[in-house]
Amino acid sequence: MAAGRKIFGIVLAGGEGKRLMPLTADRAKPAVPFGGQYRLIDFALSNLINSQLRQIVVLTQYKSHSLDRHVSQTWRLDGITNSYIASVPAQQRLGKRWFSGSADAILQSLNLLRDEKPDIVVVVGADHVYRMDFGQMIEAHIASGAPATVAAIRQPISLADQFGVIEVDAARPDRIAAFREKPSDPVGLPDSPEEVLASMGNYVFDADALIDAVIRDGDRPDSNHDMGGDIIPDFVSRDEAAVYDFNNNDVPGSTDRDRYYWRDVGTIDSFFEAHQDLISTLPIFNLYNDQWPIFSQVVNSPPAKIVRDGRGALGTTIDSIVSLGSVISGAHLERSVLGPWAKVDSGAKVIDSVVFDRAVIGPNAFVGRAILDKEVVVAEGARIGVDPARDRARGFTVTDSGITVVGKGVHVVP
Ligand code: ADQ
Repeated sequence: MAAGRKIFGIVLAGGEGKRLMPLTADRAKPAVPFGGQYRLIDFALSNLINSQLRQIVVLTQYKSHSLDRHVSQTWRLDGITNSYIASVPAQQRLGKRWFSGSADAILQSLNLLRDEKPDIVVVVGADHVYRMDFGQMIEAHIASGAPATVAAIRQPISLADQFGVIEVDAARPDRIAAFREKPSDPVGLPDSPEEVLASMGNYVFDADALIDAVIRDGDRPDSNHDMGGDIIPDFVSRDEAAVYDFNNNDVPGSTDRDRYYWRDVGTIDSFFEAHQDLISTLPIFNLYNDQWPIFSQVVNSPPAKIVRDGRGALGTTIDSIVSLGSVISGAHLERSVLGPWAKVDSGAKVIDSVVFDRAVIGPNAFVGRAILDKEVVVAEGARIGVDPARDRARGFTVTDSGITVVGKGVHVVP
């Protein structure tokens, strides 16, 4: 990959994830569990590692304790070869303030770049589910000659206000002609008016150009110091930004279904739907691609167990993921994802749900279209996801589409 060039990776992991509340009540969004045994940040880090990057920093800020712990315990590389994934908290190097935006996070961490002196810096977000070979994007970046390259994917125009929207001129299709962060009046693509070209929040920079840009931005009083809102538009205004079409990225072992899969799991609904994408017979996103593995924590636990209960009632599981350490005893699990060390007891039913680590679902309880955070205890006979008004009255979050979320450690009574 990019022979002879030194590549450095930066993962922006300071986001608050307000729209994922209560799952982000006491953890940063990139640390939110996903797919049973993963955390959201594992997708970005796996992509960087599979792309052969070996010097990576994770810039954290908001409630970063569980994120720091996950990165330091799970993501260990061999120190002898100067390979590392280091979690770097906001440092207040530039005075008594935390990061104000993602570009400020990089500005405050410039010492890391100055120490390593890379040629190229890959900057990625930490809260998407996807596979991507950054080696291919780096090749395209070098070939374009532009100092900045933005990865892009087509998205429905109705979502344009959640993304940076890229415009290109037909005459120069690999250059960004205009970039607008989260526009309220988007214009559709010439060949597909119902779609826009969205920034994926993944960038490749010539290191010197990135350093200059964040320093310049730091001096601007009117800037929000945001990568998408300020830094990329600055490159575009100088005609120095290229676009990299995600559809040109071909990851080994991808299936026709998941080759272009990229999901922003920023809301409860999209988080829930992304879980459904994992569990069908022909999954829309295939976790079982061992040519491009998604790495995660090693759970030190016994295997999952699905058994009859003491009275001989069957334990059954259909279209589901069951993580290590879980026990389903005389209970039924369907279209659901169970995290490590979760328990589902006699006669309980868990349907269309996502259950985090160490949650316990008691005898004859019912959980439907729900997300249960870590260590939630559902008492015998309790019901969740049946009566939205009651769920709201009990303090649970219920989305407009009817997904109930129960926060960490809550005891749910009948
Ligand atoms: P958003 O995701 O809305 O849009 P932002 O909230 O800045 O932008 O988050 C981007 C990444 O940076 C996330 O991984 C977040 O955790 C992290 N982050 C945010 N503030 C940070 C800080 N102060 N320190 C460290 N990390 C921080 C962005 C782009 C859009 C693009 C979408 C794609 O701005 O142009 O379309 O991502 O989802």
